[in-house]
Amino acid sequence: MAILKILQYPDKRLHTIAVPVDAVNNDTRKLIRDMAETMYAAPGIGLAATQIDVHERIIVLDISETHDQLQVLINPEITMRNGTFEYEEGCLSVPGIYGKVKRSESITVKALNAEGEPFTLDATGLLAVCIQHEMDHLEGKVFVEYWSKFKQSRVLAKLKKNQRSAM
Ligand code: QAP
Ligand code: CO
Repeated sequence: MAILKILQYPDKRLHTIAVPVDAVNNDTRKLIRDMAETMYAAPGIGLAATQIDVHERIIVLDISETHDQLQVLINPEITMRNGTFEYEEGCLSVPGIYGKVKRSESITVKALNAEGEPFTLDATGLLAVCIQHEMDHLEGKVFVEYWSKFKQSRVLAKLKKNQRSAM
């Protein structure tokens, strides 16, 4: 297993659109294990392959308090949405920045598991937010990009400042 480097906003590679996984095999499963290890080490509750510079449609998440409920979604597709919900989001690619984004409150997602088998999942609240946040990464979108240009410029300034003080 390996802890992978997480791309940091505003890295342009975060804007890459990921391609579907065409066969779930041992390489996919090794990548998933490394993604999970990277997410748990951070620690975070969700990670998309885009964030580790692999542009395939794979996300891992674990919103449990015990950090033992790993969920893997390969080629996820939202088939139903209901309601709206706002949650204070963060992102491993945008450290130290938190803020609200308007999302669907409940979703139905169709995806493949680590064995390549299809399943559907009904998600609400934090789980639904987390899946939508991670699926955005697969489309090259970072949560701060929902905000105004003014707010985004403050995010960039803060990230630069934090980077300086981390050196
Ligand atoms: C996405 O985010 C998410 O700024 C996952 O300094 C977050 O795991 C979806 C993290 C909230 C929905 C709600 C962020 C860790 C982790 C930071 C994360 C940081 C350290 C973020
Ligand atoms: Co993120």
